[in-house]
Amino acid sequence: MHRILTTAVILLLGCSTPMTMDGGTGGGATGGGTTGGGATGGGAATGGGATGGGAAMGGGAATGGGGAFDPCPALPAPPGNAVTVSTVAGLRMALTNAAPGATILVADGTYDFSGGNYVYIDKAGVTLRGQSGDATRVIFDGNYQQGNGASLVNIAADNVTFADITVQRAYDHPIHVIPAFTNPASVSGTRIYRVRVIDPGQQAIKINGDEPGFMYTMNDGEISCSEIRLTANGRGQIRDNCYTGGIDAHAARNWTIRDNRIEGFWCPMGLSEHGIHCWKGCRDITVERNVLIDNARGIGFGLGDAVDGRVFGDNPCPGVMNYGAVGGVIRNNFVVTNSAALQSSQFGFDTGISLEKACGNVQVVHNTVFSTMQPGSSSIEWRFAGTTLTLTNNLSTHRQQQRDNAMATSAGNVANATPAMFVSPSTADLHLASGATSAIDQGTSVNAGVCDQDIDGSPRTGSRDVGADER
Ligand SMILES: [Ca+2]
Ligand SMILES: [Ca+2]
Repeated sequence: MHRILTTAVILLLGCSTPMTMDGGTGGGATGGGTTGGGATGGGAATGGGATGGGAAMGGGAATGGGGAFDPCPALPAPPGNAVTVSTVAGLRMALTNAAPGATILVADGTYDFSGGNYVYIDKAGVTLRGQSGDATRVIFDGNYQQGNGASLVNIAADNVTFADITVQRAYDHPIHVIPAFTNPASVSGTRIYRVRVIDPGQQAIKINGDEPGFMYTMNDGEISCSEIRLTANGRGQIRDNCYTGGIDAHAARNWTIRDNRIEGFWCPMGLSEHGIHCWKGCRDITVERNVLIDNARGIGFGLGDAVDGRVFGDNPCPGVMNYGAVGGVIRNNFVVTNSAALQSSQFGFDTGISLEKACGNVQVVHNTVFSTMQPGSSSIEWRFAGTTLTLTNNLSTHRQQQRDNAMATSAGNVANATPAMFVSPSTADLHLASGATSAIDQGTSVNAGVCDQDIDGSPRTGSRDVGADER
């Protein structure tokens, strides 16, 4: 018990900054980069290039499909006994008094969480959602205040839904899924839906099994239809040698991360964690239809060769120790990098999709990775003995590479795409242009059930196009 409480305090105050808090687990987010190199320094990064752009909310990935496919519909009308709150104090009181299964609606407005205030959800089945259904109109602002509220929204019970709210400027994590502070337990059924997470102090959404040992873990959740962004202003607030990132899942099992738009995770100095990163023994994670824009690293399963993680009792990867991820699928994602400022930063654009010590035949299927410059490492890579994957019909502008004895079953991939093959790379639209003859109908067959639609939800019939879009 005391061990857990200590961990919780560490998570709140310093999170899992590997260099200072976890000691020994190695492979820190900022130190275990694919390009390596001992990043030094730290201190406040200044400015940096604008990542700009107006974010698409809800179904950001499906920009070119038209039609009826809508993976991000509004939530159903709330139940008649839902409670509406309009102040921070009222919200905290409502959460304290909530019965399991309660719905709390937050009125439009900006909520100032200075002074150690935070949201703590420890009742099963609670739904906390913006009343208007428009996340841009309900803003939780942490003002980068340190203290109990270092993580602003804490989800510590089963079957919690958090939706239609913006969470910005948390000192550490704007949204943190964790074991409860008292009576800690594993958490399942989290749903984070149609939120905006802007300018985190550390990773924007953290899914945190407790370390060491991972006695309690986070399972069967979803993060979808959300905008997660580090802006130029927020970039200047990042601490600890670029200890930031988009979604960071430790030891999570059976989560779906879909239809999100994740942008701007890089620093002038230091190497950001990925836009979407699942490691320390994640399993059966689905990452699909996300659009990742101007992140130093796009999507990662695993990190490093010898990082302690969750151990699954059924021995899913015989002979592989310290696996970072087991199984799962990465499909129909756009990973795009245009920013000159990112590319001239210390680490530049490192990699689009990377698997490190990811075992159990991960499916990496029908993704598109575009960058205007040579990545520091690769568009797609798989690394370290024990890594096994099926790599099929991925389209990239730069190399897809094996490293350090990883093993891929590879077919139908194209690694010399040009800008002219895409509708509008500068606006992150990597749908295929009509002249993309080296991608259109050039894919290989894929077993039913692995990737039956494209990024727009269109069925993949006939000869498959390479990449995330079926034209
Ligand atoms: Ca086709
Ligand atoms: Ca399409």
